[in-house]
Amino acid sequence: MTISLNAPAYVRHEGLKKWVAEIAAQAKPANIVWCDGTDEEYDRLCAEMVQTGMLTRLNPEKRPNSYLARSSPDDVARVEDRTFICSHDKAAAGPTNNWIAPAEMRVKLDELFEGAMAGRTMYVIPFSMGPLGSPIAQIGIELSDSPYVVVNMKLMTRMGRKVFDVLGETGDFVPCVHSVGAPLAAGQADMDWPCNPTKYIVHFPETREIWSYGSGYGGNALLGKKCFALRIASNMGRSESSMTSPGWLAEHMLILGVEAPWGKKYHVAAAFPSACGKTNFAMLIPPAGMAEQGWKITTIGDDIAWIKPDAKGNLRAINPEAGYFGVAPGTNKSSNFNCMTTLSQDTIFTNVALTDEGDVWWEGMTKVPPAHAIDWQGRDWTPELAKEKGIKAAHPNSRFTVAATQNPVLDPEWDNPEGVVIDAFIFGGRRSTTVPLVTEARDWAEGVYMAATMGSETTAAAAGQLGVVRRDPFAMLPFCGYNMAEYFSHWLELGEHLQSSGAKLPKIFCVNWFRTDEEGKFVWPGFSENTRVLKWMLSRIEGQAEGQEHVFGITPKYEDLDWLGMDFSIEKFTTITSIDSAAWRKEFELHTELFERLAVGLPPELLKIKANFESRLG
Ligand code: SAT
Ligand code: MN
Repeated sequence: MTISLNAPAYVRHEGLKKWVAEIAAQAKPANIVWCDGTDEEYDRLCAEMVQTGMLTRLNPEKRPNSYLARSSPDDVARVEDRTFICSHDKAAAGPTNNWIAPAEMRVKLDELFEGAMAGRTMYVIPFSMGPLGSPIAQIGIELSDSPYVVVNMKLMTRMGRKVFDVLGETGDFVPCVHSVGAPLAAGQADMDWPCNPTKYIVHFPETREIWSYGSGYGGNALLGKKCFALRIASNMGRSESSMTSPGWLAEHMLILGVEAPWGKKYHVAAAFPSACGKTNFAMLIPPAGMAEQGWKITTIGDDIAWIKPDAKGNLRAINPEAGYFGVAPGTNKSSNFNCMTTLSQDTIFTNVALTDEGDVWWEGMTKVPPAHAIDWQGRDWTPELAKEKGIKAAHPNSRFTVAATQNPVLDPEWDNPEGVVIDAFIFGGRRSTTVPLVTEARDWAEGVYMAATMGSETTAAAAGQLGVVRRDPFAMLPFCGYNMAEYFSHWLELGEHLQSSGAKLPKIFCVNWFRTDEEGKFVWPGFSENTRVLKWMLSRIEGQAEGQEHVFGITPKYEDLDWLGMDFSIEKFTTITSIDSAAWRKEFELHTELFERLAVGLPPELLKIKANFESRLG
């Protein structure tokens, strides 16, 4: 039996229709639904999922128009060991990605997708990464058998009918095929959260395809996010570089706007690994005194930036996403007031706890936990259980999905198709020692070196030993869709290209909010106070602030930071800015390890910079 394609008349792209028909013939869904992205469609799908038990409607008085989803306990995070870059040549994927030959992978995928959607609806989800029609934006079409994916994609991307207008009859799109891998026989009852123990997250960089099997969770299933916007897009940006064009960048970066009291607005893009506060930084509220002076921070994006040089050589950035898929635990009114406001309605929560009032809760949301809740696995939870058995109410990787338009400090330019001009890049990791609070790179290449060698201590967000320093170049280790060494070259070459055409490059800074004292306590209070570091950076751009040059770059002296309304001693400041030569010698050994691992294609310039740093260190 062939199923009806059901394509609406406004879909005029024959190639697209042919592809949808092919996937349907293989995966054999019960029917096909073309998503239009309307609120009615969203409400209808949510209501259907409430019926089937996949979503719980929260108390509308506490959390209007919001839902809770509980995933299967073995489908709670991205699966990096099941993520593959299937380039023709293994070397193109580089030593940091899993690789399987494309032909072999296609045989595997054919096997997996044969009848994979039986008994389910296949949704055709048209989406734009970036403002519709922007010169930086790209279109994707995801075919998925998960209604949860549809409603999340509606919040996270520009999704719906308008995308077909941009696509026209022959436009390019990235084909994304997703199945939870749980076909249903006639009359068979569905699982609460359908998924499959076998998982494959597959990218074909040359043909720009994404195939995802077996998971319904976040980055494994919302294919516009890490799969497209980082792994495929990083390939696109690099492959568009040539003798005449520097190409572009797809980065794991937040983008924020800063209004300075001197009447100028700046834009900053910042890369941090998971659980290092990207969403918090993107929604920062300046300390009271600085806010009174006129400092204001607005959000353009909290996770991903696409950055392209314009005709004048300015680096312009867009947020390809249109929503936030953020970590819930630890989010509260003092760590991120704006985020809590964003989540007050129209939000989908995944794997947080359900309170007796029908609202959500997670560790760190309030000082006093509820006396009773239903935990993320649907079991009774009390603070006593937490104390006695260490049971968490919310999964440590529990998430909220919410549209950017609910953010009270959303930047007015967030949807500008031209993007915003980036004035500074910030790279940061979590380091209890060694790395100073802030360092300005002396030039682009030294900044690239600092980003490339960035390390971060592992957190509970990832499996394995805690607090071990691991290299996470540019916070892109799990997301760079090609050889990381070539990615470094791409950054260096882009800088050279722009500089040789006379453009002014953004300054590059490295930060570390996480230095600790002898008792292991954080010395720097972070959050709002990070505005002081931002002020120093912007003042440096204007040539209005001093600093002290050391081995790797320039760091502010105590008196170079604005301490208005903050009591922070010079001793403490020294603790978080001092450079310990012995620790740095060890650090360079770790850089050597990284460079040895990435030896094939590693730009020699980075080795030269390293030698220079080492000789300065003495
Ligand atoms: O699952 S996502 O990739 O969307 C979020 C994350 O793990 O950083
Ligand atoms: Mn991320």
